[in-house]
Amino acid sequence: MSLVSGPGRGGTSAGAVPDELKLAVDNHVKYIQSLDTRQDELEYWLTEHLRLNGVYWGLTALHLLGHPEGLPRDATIDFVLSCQHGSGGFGAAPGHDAHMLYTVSAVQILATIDAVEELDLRGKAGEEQVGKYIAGLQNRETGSFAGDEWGETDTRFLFGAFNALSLLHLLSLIDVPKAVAHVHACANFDGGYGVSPGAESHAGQIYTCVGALAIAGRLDLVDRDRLGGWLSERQLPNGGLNGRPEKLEDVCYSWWVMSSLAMIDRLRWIDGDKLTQFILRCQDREQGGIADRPGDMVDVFHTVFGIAGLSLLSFPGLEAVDPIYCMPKAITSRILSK
Ligand code: GRG
Repeated sequence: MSLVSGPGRGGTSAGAVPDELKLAVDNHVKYIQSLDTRQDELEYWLTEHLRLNGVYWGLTALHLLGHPEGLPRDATIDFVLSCQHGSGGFGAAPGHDAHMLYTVSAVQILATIDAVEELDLRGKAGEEQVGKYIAGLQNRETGSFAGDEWGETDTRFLFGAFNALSLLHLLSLIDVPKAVAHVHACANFDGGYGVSPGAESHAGQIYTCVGALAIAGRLDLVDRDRLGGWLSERQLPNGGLNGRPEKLEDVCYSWWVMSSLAMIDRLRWIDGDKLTQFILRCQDREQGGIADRPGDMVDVFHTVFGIAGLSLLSFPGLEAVDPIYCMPKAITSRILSK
């Protein structure tokens, strides 16, 4: 799944959304399906380092749009397995180094298409080894997680570990209380969370920290009102959300901010109608895809997070999304109830 941008642009209408402005479901499906056919574009290859994430984004968007069959299942499994290393970890594309973020996407993709058992049947390493690769990235002293063997630490990686290991029912491989203590140490006076202790609050990082606490069953550690207040202040007069103070709105924060609000039961603290209209204004209704803001080029990253945001807002016709996993709720419910 390529991350190549365009061909279209999000709508440029800055005023009220006309009545006829609807979610262009069929064109978004076609747009996502077309992405892997654009191999003669330079950007297709410049974004190879995001390929496996791109498959996760495209697949998730298709499921939420009600088209779970939109990508060929067998070819998807083959591609995912072609990115795996003997360590259990996955790279972004065949031959790329293994990293936490691609390993999480691989697990999420296989879970979404009910193909996790393919790891044991055909993978270069089985399910348990995938869990061990992820667990091996935890610093047992601090509880934090590195992204790969080179050691960069970030709450994104910690959340990724919680996300994938819980889907694999392998959370017991890590020190959950130590990881929870690390997340708690990343909390700031404004109620938000940063990339590491003392770092500035950022909506993306808040999603990862609150998501990890939700998976660990430790949302009691969150100052819900203070965090909810900070998150609700992310909404700008045009309805869109930014990721931190004084920054521009961006459709992807419809996900990072709203999923966090949903996890702490404060989703009603933003104006959902205005945000819905903002997201709809960012679509290219003719060629499909959603952009970060009206007038910019569309891409699959903003497409999935726009659609997932609309799903959180109960937009008619969309499948319900799980605010913790960013996967269809029906799928996470089935897996986690096992
Ligand atoms: C399963 C959905 C899912 C995620 C896996 C990778 C990850 C875990 C989470 C990423 C969380 C995050 C940090 C999102 C923010 C992404 C983003 C738009 C960053 C841009 O940051 P800046 O500082 O942009 O460049 P601003 O908007 O502050 O100017």
